[in-house]
Amino acid sequence: MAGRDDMWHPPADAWSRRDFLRNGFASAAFLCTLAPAARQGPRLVTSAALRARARSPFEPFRRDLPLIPEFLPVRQTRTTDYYESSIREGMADVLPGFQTPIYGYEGIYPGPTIRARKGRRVVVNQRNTLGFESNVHLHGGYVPAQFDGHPMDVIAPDGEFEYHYPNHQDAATLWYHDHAHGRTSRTLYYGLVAMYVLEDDLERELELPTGDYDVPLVIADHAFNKDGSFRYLENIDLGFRGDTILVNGAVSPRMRVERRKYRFRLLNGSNSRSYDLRLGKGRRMTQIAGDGGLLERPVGRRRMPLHPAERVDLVIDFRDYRPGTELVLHDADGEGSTVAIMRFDVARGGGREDFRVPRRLRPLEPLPAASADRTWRLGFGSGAWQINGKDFDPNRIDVSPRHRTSERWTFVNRSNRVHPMHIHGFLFRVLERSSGRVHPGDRLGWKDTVGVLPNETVAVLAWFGPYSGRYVFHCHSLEHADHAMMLQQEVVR
Ligand SMILES: [Cu+2]
Repeated sequence: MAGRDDMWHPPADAWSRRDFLRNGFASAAFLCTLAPAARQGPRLVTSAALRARARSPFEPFRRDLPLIPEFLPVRQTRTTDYYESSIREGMADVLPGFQTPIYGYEGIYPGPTIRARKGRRVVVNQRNTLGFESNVHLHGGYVPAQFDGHPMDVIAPDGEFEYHYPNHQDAATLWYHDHAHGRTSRTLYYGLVAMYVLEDDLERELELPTGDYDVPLVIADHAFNKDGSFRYLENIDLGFRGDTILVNGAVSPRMRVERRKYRFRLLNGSNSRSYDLRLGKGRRMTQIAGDGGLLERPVGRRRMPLHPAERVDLVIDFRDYRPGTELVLHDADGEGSTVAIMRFDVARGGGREDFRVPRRLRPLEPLPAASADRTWRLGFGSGAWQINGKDFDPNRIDVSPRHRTSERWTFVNRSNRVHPMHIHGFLFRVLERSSGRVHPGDRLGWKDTVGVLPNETVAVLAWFGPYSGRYVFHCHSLEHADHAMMLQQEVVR
């Protein structure tokens, strides 16, 4: 795989950026000079306090939350929705007065949201117009191996590939992104990230908020160069850390909300940053879904940890707040300019909605017995991140679970970094955490990614259906995955 990195280049027009770097202009904290506010308690968590610390044009809450456009199929049959997508360069309006070069599905960041229905097939023809290999992984999807976006199944420059998604799974907030091996830390950072919302009848019967009140939020940290381009700083150990939080591609935006319930679909689309989300001074949010869809029942949360690649669906009831309230969603682990995520500005009027989130959302399948028990040690060795002392090798199969069986997988993290472990093609349930009880928000539904904290051991029960074949599992801290924290499972019949 030598030479792969040589083929990679940042989005066009970013060349001036290189000159900046060479000339030593771009110091780490050029933009987004929210003065480095100390880690503080709730006092910081008012928008006035955050504003007072923000004296740059990139202060939070200046822009309305951008709504991600939905992808429209080019053709529909009785069974299938067909999409035509191009993976290409584009320009994004991230910072006022600047254009930010990106890579994007259809040239936008985040890419257009696909809304799919359980039982209806989606076919996406992806045309790669970039000068290097790319591919598409539907994260969290039950997808036949040839359409999974395995890191070695790539679309050549100027090539195209038709991805078939059967959607034989329960409603869930999925997402799609590039997975060409060795470059995902860059390609996702530069914009190849999009949502894929799968709906079904069972969920529809619950009459959860829909339409304008069902809002996908892609959260990711970034940094900028003087010319407004994204600045990528390689850090294989810690992973990339930006000094600016973007939600749907805007710096810590604000959103005017009615006094009623909203459903927010949160994706941590960051390379390596984990969040510990709080609403105002620890106000209640209701988690209704995780990676794999609806939980068995709603779970109240005053803090919501969210590791890279994880999704949660939260219902927030703005009837609990007086008109004019400014409510800040923030990261208790953030510092300075990375504290503020976004702000909800509660409008006047309303408050008459009487919808309640049902007490039961979806029956939870009983856990099948595990037919095997495997341990995966996560650590650093030989200049790379490894699983059981091994680097990713596409020519080696590391584990061969039997089709339609369950296995108990235990991730043992003896390092001082978080490793959000993701299994392609299959879902799992979180069984145990050495650090304490498994939160009901993690326990009462299916997941595809689990954050394994420093010095923590996490056991999950994975179910190897419905498809068989070769997939990967890896750390979703993208710098770790690229270097080379990924193994292969071949599910055999
Ligand atoms: Cu990792």
